[in-house]
Amino acid sequence: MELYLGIDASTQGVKCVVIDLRSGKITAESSVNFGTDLPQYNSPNGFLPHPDALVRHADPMMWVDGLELALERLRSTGVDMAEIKGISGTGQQHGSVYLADEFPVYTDDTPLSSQLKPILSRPTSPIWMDRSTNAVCRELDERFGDLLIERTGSPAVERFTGPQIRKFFLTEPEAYRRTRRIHLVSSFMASVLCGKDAPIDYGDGAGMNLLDLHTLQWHEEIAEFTAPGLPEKLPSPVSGTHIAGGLAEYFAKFGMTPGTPVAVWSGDNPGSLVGIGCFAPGVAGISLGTSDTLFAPMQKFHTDPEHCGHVFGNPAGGFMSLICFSNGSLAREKIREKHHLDWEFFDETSLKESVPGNNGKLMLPYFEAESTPPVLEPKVVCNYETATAAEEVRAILESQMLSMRLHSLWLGEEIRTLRLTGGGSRSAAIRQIAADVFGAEVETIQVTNSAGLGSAMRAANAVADVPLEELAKTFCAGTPAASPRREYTALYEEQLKRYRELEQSVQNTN
Ligand code: XUL
Repeated sequence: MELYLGIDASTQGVKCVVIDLRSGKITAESSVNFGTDLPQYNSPNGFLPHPDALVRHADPMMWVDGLELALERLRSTGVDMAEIKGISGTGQQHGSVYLADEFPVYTDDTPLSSQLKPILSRPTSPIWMDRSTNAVCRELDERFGDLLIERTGSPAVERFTGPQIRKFFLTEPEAYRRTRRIHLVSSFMASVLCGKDAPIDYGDGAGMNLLDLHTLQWHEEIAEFTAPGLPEKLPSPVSGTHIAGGLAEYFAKFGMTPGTPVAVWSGDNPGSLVGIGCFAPGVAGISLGTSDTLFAPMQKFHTDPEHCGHVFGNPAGGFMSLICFSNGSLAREKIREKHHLDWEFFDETSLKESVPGNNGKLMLPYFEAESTPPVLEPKVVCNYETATAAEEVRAILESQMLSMRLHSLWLGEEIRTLRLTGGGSRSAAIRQIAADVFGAEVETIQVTNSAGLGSAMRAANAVADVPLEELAKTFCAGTPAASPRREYTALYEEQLKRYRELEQSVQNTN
């Protein structure tokens, strides 16, 4: 046995994946859902209720409790925890954790959350769904203009960490001053495992509006403007193969070996890129989760002229593109709930009872504020007055896919193969619509949790130096899941135009 553990700390829960390099198999998995397993945190969808819909915070101690429970559940699968040779992980991107003090020496008799809570300088963490920083973003744009995009790969973005930190500095200067360290979710969770501050990898660090992608250092001027003294409060940026530290003694209670190397964690999207084996040109990944994301390795650094897409560090080296659609599975759920549909209807019947192209019926499903295109106020816009349940399901699924196609055109590369991951990739309907809308072959991989799998692969790469491409051949070979039906190509080209017009009409009224 040669076991490596990957942990994904996502918006809605914590998941573990263990791979065995000897057998070439995924040997154990576990998961925790914050809503159902940790109801005491009052965060059924991973964030706390707030009167202002633009504010989305979570209690970072919920993530720590989720980690402990996921490890306990992993142990109860019977996997030999002591045999784990390396660990890495991913976190939901952009969220930040604020610490006043150093990590304490853990004691065995109390949960980690009660030992860590006292070191927070800010009791809750803004997460990627927070959109309350619009004014700060305009200030950053005004101050730095195109420089921000050229150096950090993105314009000022509401959910990105830099604007969130500036808002904290402006609104709570005293708490900011007391803050010794500001972590991303990923670097915080790695720190919890090591019992000391862990660095930030280039993949996740690029989602902060602070990392200079050309020097791979924090951009001093941008960081100082964001908040005085910020560079000293940030962990150092490092490559994805960096070992953050050894596993703290505390984790022996789960049967793990103290001192086991913990490779630096990354963001869930860079982790998924690895976990779906997305290395070749022409192959892109789509992760269908709380948010839907489209990503691909980037051959040459270039940015989105429409300012929706981003450039992040690729854990396999170089860069990757990332386009985030905030209204992912929660929006699909809203339609399912509205018509009281079971999964089977949503996934099969709806497609049989409607036609490709949906007779032109489209929906902009902004149940939450949207990142791509930027829409701050939730609003749902349909270009029809009446629709059957089946048509409405098709309207959301086709529109979401058309949006992904439209907003990925700037990548400038033909997408020949799409690898789908995340909960939504289980849906045959979504897979076929993806194939038809993109005119691309659609493949799935063995697990739906590609971020966790990618983390386990990154752990093996960083600790045992096994090349990622080799690991991908073993653990994430694609399974053909849908082919494009050429008879619908022209129809979807038409729909793409119609979709673009609908989106623009809403943008103009924003
Ligand atoms: C990416 C983004 C989301 C989060 C959620 O920019 O905001 O995909 O990483 O997982």
